[in-house]
Amino acid sequence: MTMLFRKLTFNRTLYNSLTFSRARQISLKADGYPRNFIFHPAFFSEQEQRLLLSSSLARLDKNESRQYRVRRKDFLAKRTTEPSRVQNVFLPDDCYCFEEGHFDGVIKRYREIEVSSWPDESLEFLHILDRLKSLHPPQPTLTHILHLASDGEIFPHVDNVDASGSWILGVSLGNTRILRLENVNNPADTYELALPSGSVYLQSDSLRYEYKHSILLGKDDAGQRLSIMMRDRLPENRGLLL
Ligand SMILES: O=C(O)CCC(=O)C(=O)O
Repeated sequence: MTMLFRKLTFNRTLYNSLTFSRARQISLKADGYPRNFIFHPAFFSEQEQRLLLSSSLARLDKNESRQYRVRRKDFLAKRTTEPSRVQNVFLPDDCYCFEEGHFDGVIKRYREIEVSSWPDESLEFLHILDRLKSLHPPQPTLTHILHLASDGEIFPHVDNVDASGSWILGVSLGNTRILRLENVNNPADTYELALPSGSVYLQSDSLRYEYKHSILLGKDDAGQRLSIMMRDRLPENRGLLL
């Protein structure tokens, strides 16, 4: 299930040699972002981010074994102050059961789940989901939550074209990470952008199909990050048309 959305176009040697080289920018629109890329750097308020993050973590936690539930409970019982920043809503890495990922896989040190319904049905939460909906084309969607450990990362890949349609929306929560885009036909054609907590990006069409995307691990203290990813569903009868 985990790999359903992703196509393995990852070349570790190439990736290592390019990751820390200076990125040459692809052509940008008047707003400073690439064509077929829309970015809202501060879309969600602090309160909205906390709600989205807590709800997403609760959804992921539900699927974990008793061992990790006990660890979280023990940690929370000893905590005396409430988290002051959104980043501090995360518990320490060892309170979560992160998957290591496969050597040649696309993701390292992560938890992931598909979401068809949210645990929070409050009006405030529904309002947040409505605001999110207003950012993407009015189409049926697939949603999943992806939680990266402090040392987790996502290597360059193009999303599986058989699993979803022409756009990908990502909400970033927690620690800031760098999104890197790289042209599949020209590794020198790249673009990098910091994704702060509360930001939302939408990549579509040429940027979805012709650029690999990756989420980099910072050199120093990367920290945990959680993204809520939405994609458009392929039409039901697509198989018949091919
Ligand atoms: O977390 C993100 O912003 C990107 C996630 C991703 O690369 C994916 O789900 O394929």
